[in-house]
Amino acid sequence: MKTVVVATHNAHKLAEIAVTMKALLGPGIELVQTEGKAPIEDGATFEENALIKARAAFRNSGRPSLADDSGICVDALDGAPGILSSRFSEEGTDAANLALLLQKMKGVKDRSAKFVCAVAFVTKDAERVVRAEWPGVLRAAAKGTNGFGYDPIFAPNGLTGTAAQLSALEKAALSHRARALGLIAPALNRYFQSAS
Ligand code: ITT
Repeated sequence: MKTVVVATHNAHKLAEIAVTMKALLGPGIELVQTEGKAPIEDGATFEENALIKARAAFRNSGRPSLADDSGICVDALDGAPGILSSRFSEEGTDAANLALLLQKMKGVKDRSAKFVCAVAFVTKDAERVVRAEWPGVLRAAAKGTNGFGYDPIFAPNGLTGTAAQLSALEKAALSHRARALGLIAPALNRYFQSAS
C-alpha cells in the first residue's frame, strides 16, 4: 500500500483530498491523518504555510507527507482574508467567518474573489509545493449545504450555483484543491515509482 500522511486537522479538507487523490492516483493509495500537533503557521504565503505543515508531519512520522494551505482572497478587500481565512473572525468558526465576510461585502459592487490552495509534498529526498486558484464571485446570501467554510457564498465562474451546491464529486474535480492536487500528483507518482 502506498501511504501518504495528510497534515491537516480539518476533516472537510481531508475528505475532499481523499476523493480527488483516489480519482488521480487510483485506489492503491492510503491517506492517513497526521497525529502530530499542528505547527504554528507563521509563513507569509499559502506556499510557505503548506510547507511548514508538510515538514512538521514528515518530521513527526518519517513518512511522505502532504499538506494543504488554502483560503479565499477577495479583490475588494485587497486579497483579505487570504492566508488568515480560518482565523478571519474572532470566533474562528466557519459560520462566524462566513457571516463576517458577508457583512464586510454588504453593498460592495466588485464581488470578485478566488479560492487559493497551495499543496506541499515532503519526502526524505525532496520538497515540492504547488499553487492553484478557483476564481468566482461572492453572493450576497448563503446558498447550499455541501462543502464547508466560505462555499455557500462563493459562486465559481462558469457555474450557476455556489460551491456549496456542488456534489462532493463535482467539487473534488473542479476546486482550487483539486487543481493543486492535480499539479502535485506527478511528484507522488514519481516518489512511489522510485520507492517500489
Ligand atoms: P489545517 O491547517 O489543519 O489544514 P485549516 O482549516 O486551519 O486546517 P487553513 O489554515 O488552510 O486550514 O485555512 C483554510 C480556510 O480557508 C478554511 O478554514 C476555510 O475557511 C477556507 N477554505 C479553504 N478551502 C476552502 C474550500 O474548499 N471551501 C470553503 N472554504 C475554504
